[in-house]
Amino acid sequence: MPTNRTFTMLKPDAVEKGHIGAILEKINAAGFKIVAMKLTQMTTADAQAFYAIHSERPFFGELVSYMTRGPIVAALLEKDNAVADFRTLIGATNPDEAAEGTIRKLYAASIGENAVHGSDSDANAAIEGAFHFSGRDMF
Ligand code: IDP
Ligand code: MG
Repeated sequence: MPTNRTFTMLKPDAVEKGHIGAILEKINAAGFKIVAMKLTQMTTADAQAFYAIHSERPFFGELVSYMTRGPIVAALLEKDNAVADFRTLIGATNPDEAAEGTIRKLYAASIGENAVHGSDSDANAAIEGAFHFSGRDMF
C-alpha cells in the first residue's frame, strides 16, 4: 500500500449513535479520498489480533468487548501525509484532551469509547488495511 494512505474504523459507538454520515463528511471535508470502505463486525479473535499490541494493558478486555459489540465502518483513506493529518483530524485518544473541532471532541464519549480509529504509522496503516480488505477491494 502506498505511504499516502491511512486506515480508519468508525467504532461501534459512532455507528450506534448514527454518526457515520457526519464523520464521513468531516473526513471528506479534510481532503481525504476514500479508497476502500465497508460496514462489518469484528469477531473477538479479530479484535484481539487487531489490538494485540495492547494485550497486556488493563483495558484490553474492555477494548475487545467494545470493538466487537456491533458493526463498524472500516475504510482506507488517501491524502498527502495521511497518517499524521488523520491523527490531527481525530484528536487525542481521550476526548477531554482532544482539540476543539476534532472528530473525537465532537463524537467520542470517553477514552475507551472514542468513536474512531486512526493508524499510527505508514507500516501499521498497511497492516491494518490488509487486515480488513483484500486487494480487489482497495482502489
Ligand atoms: P489511539 O486509538 O488514539 O491510537 P491507543 O493508545 O492506541 O489510542 O489505544 C487504542 C484504543 O484503546 C483507544 O482508541 C481506546 O479505544 C482504547 N483505550 C486506550 N486507552 C484506554 C484506557 O485508558 N481505558 C480504556 N480504553 C482505552
Ligand atoms: Mg493506537
